[in-house]
Amino acid sequence: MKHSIDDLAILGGSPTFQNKLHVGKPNIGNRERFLARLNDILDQKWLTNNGPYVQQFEERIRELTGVKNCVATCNGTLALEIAIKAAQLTGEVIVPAFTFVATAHALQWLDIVPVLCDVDASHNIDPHQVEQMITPRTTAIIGVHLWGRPCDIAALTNLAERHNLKLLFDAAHAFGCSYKGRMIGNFGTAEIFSFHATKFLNAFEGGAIVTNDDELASNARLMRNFGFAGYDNVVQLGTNGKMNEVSAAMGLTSLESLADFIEVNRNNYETYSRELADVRGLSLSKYNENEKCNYQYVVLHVDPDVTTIDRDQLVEVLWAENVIARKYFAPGCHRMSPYRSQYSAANSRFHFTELLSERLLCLPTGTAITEKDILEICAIIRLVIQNGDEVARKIQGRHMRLRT
Ligand code: T4K
Repeated sequence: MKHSIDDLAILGGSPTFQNKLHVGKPNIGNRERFLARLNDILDQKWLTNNGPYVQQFEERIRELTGVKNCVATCNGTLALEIAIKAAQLTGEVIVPAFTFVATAHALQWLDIVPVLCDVDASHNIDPHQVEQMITPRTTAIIGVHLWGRPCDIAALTNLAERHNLKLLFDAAHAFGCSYKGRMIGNFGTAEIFSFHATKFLNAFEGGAIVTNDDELASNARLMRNFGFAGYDNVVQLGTNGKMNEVSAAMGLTSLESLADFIEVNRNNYETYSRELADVRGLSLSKYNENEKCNYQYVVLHVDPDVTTIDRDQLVEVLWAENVIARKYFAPGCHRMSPYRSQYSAANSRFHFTELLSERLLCLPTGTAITEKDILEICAIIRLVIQNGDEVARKIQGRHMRLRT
């Protein structure tokens, strides 16, 4: 433990951790079961193209979410693109600016205009602003359940119905979460999950489209496989969005540890919460205890007016200690290419996106981190905030010296 700011690695001390602690270090389930599945795949010589493990994986997701249809894909971005195509979106689609850029890119990639909208204090898309952005060209809204915390689904559903729009959800963060007691996956026209390595439940790379709309599902299934409806029979335009068998084996193995992963995330979250509870100017994003949550993101809000050191400086301090905290999701999509030229004059419209992208940071969690690690991370954060002025001054002085 560090007792003085002069012990901080950024000010010349040695790093607290020898190895880097990452946000998004993968959770690995039972290795033996995964390797047994891998051996079976090699024995069967069925590696991809809707193989038995993909079918089992889809079945398990259907059981866990209660959704009628699941179409597993090679990643979450392809799941989004296929869902967008299968739902026949065109023209303009309203999406939040405060999200991982894949949400907007999936639309732009398909020559659909992503109309960026601000989020509200919940970090999710603001239904009031959505309504103001609807034009005759709008065909849909895509909400993002950021950090696994559901959007205001009731308000968005109402809005979509009143304006005759499709409603999709990017649920990349929200596998295993619920809204008003119903599992995420069941809402809107369709929802998508990501099972990327950095998600708490991973398939190396992977994703899924889930929907209660049978027609959309069978359309998505065709699109995932070049439009093939059987050997040599192409019935429509498609792409290659298939999940392979090794990913499905990893996904199935991860699913067997789902409850354990959530328990670990929850304990980590509670330790961070407890240790940082009284630190002025800091607060953790809360989860709704009445719903199912996966607790996969530990999101810290830094209020620089109170802490006197800002989020970026705190991240610098942590990186020097080998705590690779992430500034998710900064900058907002409206400041990223190719969108920024279109929005350069409109930054004031993104009040919360701007604020959050300057103030939030994500801390390491998951099975790769121990309680002792978290106590040490929190001790560093407390030390830095208690001495905010002085640490900020010294970091600035160090930068000036490095520049001259
Ligand atoms: N919608 C939303 C709202 C999303 O958040 C995402 C993905 C998508 C859609 C699209 O889903 P996918 O097409 O990806 O399935 C990461 C992930 O690449 C991305 O999947 C995720 N969201 C996003 C939030 O985070 P980066 O650019 O931060 O990745 P990277 O390479 O910096 O990795 C994050 C950290 O994880 C690193 O600090 C190192 C660690 N790591 C990473 C990998 C890959 C490991 O320890 N082991 C690993 O194998 O985007």
